[in-house]
Amino acid sequence: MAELKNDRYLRALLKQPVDQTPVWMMRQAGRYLPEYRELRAKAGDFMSLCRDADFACEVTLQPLRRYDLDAAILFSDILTIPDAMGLGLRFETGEGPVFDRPITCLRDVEKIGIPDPEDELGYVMNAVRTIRKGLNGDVPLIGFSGSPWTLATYMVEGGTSKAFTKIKKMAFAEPQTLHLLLDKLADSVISYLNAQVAAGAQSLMIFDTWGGILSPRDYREFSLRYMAKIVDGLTRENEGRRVPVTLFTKNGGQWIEEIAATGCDAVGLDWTIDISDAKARVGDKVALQGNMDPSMLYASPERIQQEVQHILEQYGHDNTGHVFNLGHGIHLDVPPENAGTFIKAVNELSRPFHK
Ligand code: 1CP
Repeated sequence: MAELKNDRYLRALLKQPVDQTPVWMMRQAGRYLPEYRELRAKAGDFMSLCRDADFACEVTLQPLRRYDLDAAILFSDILTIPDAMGLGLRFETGEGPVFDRPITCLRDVEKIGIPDPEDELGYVMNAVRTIRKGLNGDVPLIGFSGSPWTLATYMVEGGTSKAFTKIKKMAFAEPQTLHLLLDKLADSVISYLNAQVAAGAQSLMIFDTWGGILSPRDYREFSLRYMAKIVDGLTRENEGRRVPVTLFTKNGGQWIEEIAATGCDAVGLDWTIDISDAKARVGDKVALQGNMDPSMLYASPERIQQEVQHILEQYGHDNTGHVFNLGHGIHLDVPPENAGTFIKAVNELSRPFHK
């Protein structure tokens, strides 16, 4: 395998010194890029892009050709696991993901098995192997999964939700059913992520997009506990290097001590917490990723630069431990040149902080 030419992202996650703050963007491949829209039209739909290793590789590399990014992220989706469990995933235009056979009761949960990552999910592993070759050691490749709680919200709600009444009804009226589902999901995520590492992923990220809709007690019981189980089960070293793990709970700023205590290497932050506050609370234990509001990319170049400078100052002169990112995925109507302004600003403005 080609030697890694730029390992800033891996080094910062492990709190080793770096010459500038590494940067990548959540959802950096996607609809805000015209070249993505073109390829998706050619593939037909989103899942056809994911299932074809050459398409998935091409889409992963598209943002890296435009911008000086320090990491690539596997082009896939968190909903591949529920799809492999037989729930029948469709992406309806304008409607987001929909499951034909959502989980409604204990019997549904009992029926589902742990997908074999090299069989039902073999297309994802093929994509990882193809992307690793395509990257040719330029930057590390991030593998990822949804958290069990976040996956369960889609599986029980049957798609995207606003009020989350079905999953909360299950959590509070039938907790054993939900725990059985979350436990099966945790086992599935462990085997899926370990297979991604074996296929070539050099770092792992778990997206807990919906953990932040829970009370602190329920967050611990239904989300954090299962992410901790996953962290315990992951391969943490491969190809002679540590494979860093980042946990991201959107709206999880109040729980970062507990998230850091899982043994993860880094905690992802949205924009509702000051990174200086996060650093004071957990900076001795973990690296931090974040935390610019993705809507800042609608602003003028001067305003974007000012915000980058502000976040860098908040993190301070520490040489390592910060991976710059948006606090959530880039919006689909952001002009690509604004993303360029953002990435250039991190690359240039962060250097004085690493002297
Ligand atoms: O129409 C299209 O072309 C599909 C849009 C799209 C894309 C580009 C979807 C459907 N998924 C993806 C790719 C994707 N999703 C990636 C890889 C690309 C990259 O980051 O560059 C990743 C990491 C995800 C992760 C993902 N999918 C999350 C967790 C992160 C987050 O943004 O919160 C979630 C919640 C999903 C579900 C999902 N998949 C797609 C959509 C539109 C959604 C969100 C639905 C909702 O709002 O509930």
